Amino acid sequence: MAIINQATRELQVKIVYYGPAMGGKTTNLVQVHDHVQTAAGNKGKLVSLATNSDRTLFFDFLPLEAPAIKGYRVKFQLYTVPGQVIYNTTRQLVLRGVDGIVFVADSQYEKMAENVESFVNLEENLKTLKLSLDDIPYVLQYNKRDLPNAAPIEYMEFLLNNRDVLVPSFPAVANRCEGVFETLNMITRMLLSKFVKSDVPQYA
Ligand SMILES: Nc1nc2c(ncn2[C@@H]2O[C@H](COP(=O)(O)OP(=O)(O)OP(=O)(O)O)[C@@H](O)[C@H]2O)c(=O)[nH]1
Ligand SMILES: [Mg+2]
Repeated sequence: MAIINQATRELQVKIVYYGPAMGGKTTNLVQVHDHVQTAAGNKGKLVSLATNSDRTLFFDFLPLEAPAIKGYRVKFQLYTVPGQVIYNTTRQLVLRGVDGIVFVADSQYEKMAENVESFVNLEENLKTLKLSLDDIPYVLQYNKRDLPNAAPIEYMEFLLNNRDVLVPSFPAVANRCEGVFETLNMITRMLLSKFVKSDVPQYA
């Protein structure tokens, strides 16, 4: 569960955007950063560490502050992993301490094998951290719906949303900010409801 600091009454929640290379993870964070509506002063800076043109080589990081809940300041930390297969050690590092996951799939037909491979890789990497998708809230985003070779949603659901419990999924065109906040709102709601139901003391 997220880091709860009783002394400062702060809740820190880590959300990781995971998925195949070029699927649109970094684009999601860029759009959130550009369009997020927050009270002045609490919008964090988007930090992109080691980027080679479009490709994330390490990770992106965006801190966001949400309205207080149960008297706690709520801070979300959004991260992306590098999707390229070779950077698996980095993906494992970024996953440490994860509270919630957004899996960004690429809707193009020819990317389906990569989507599935990345999803399996996520499950394997969670296992090395003694974690599992049974315990970690996650949502799916079917991105790049604008492209002519996008596969039907039903097909993507069949391939990716086929575990025991179905999870929320969202079509998106991330570079136009379509579906970006729907996705983020859902994962944050899922994570916060866990916190609200937990037995941490309520402060005024
Ligand atoms: N047509 C289209 N292009 C998109 C969409 N979302 C992102 N892109 C483009 O796809 C390319 C890759 O997007 P990124 O956000 O860098 O992908 P990534 O998942 O972070 O990739 P890695 O860092 O390599 O893992 C960029 O040129 C984006 O502008 C979309 O919905 N439609
Ligand atoms: Mg990236």
